[in-house]
Amino acid sequence: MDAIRAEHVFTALEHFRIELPSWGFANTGTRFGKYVQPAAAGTIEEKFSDAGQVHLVTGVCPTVALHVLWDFPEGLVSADQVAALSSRFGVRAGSINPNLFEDQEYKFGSFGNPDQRIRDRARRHTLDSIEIGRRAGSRDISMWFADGSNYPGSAHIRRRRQWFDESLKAAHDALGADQRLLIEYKPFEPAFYHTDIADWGMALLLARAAGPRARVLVDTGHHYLSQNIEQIVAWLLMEGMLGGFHFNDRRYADDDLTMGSIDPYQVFRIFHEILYFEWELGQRADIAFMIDQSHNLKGKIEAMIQTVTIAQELYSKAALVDSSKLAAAQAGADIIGAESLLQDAFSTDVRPAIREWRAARGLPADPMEAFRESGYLKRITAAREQRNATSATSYA
Ligand code: RM4
Ligand code: MN
Ligand code: MN
Repeated sequence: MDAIRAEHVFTALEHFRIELPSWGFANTGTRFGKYVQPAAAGTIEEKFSDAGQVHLVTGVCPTVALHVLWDFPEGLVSADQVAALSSRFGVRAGSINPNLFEDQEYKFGSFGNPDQRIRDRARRHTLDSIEIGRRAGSRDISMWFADGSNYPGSAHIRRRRQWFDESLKAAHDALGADQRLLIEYKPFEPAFYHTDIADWGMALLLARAAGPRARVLVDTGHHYLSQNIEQIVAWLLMEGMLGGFHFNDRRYADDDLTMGSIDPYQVFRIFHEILYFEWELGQRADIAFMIDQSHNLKGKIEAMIQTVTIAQELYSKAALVDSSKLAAAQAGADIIGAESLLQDAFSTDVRPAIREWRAARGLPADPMEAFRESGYLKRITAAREQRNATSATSYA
């Protein structure tokens, strides 16, 4: 790769950051069960410790997304311990995810529940989560709802939307000046007939109604097969409404596989639309890149390192698309010329330039190798395996 292109890669890597999910270090499974991993994290402390290792070897993951129910079981009280964990493990609290789907009360929904008391409870939990976010020094409150229904006629679709509007507005009103409300959509699962926030348009309308600091969150696994996700991204960027991503790959539904494992060109195209937009704008868009994966069989920490490495590669490749040439090719209806600019960038081997960038930053050239040599996995396996063999936990 010539020096100019290597420079593009370096510039891209300088500002590329991606957030790790705390639940990605814990034991997870499918609805059919769970195979327990001896080294999986079981406490918020262990999750911070594991995330700290990923950041240590990659240098680009300074924050950890937290799920309130799984990470703050005592609510607000446990929020204060996060500052101590941050200084101990070198990673800060990232987005805060209220949990409005696991308690029995939410059987028929949270913000969309026909029972006012349950809606109030969900609202209180959200306000607590906002306060946790404030205390933990994190910016984004990330809302995903399992709300929906399984059989035609069983839910009042419009009324539920009004309830969502009300509660999201109330949540927005409680935000601190620096906080944002991210609204995630998903077409189906766990509800299989209708989902209250099923797609980006619904999330966009709700976010607009909630207030100026609400944005849409795109989880790449939350689309119908073959949907054009990069177009959704491009449109949300134009609207100034793209708040962030949950990255994962999928083949069938919300599979939560390693980012780029099934369709790396899809991720590349998403990054390309963002970088192309930023090139036209002349400034960076404020978008939170987050990982939302569930590795049931792969080693948790290694899977996360693999993801971060792939993310850097795909982002670097996207940064190699020559935007001015692309604009000219598009304007001149040069279809093959335009497409080739993307294809050439995608097929460039950016790994040598990334290794150079890492070395220049004092980071290990090969993060996976560095982790494997560190002995960390052996240590935590010894410390956790007995507990993990006997403890049955919830989803994460
Ligand atoms: C959902 C969604 C949320 C995640 C939960 C665990 O499908 O992706 O973002 O927090 O799973
Ligand atoms: Mn998600
Ligand atoms: Mn999901």
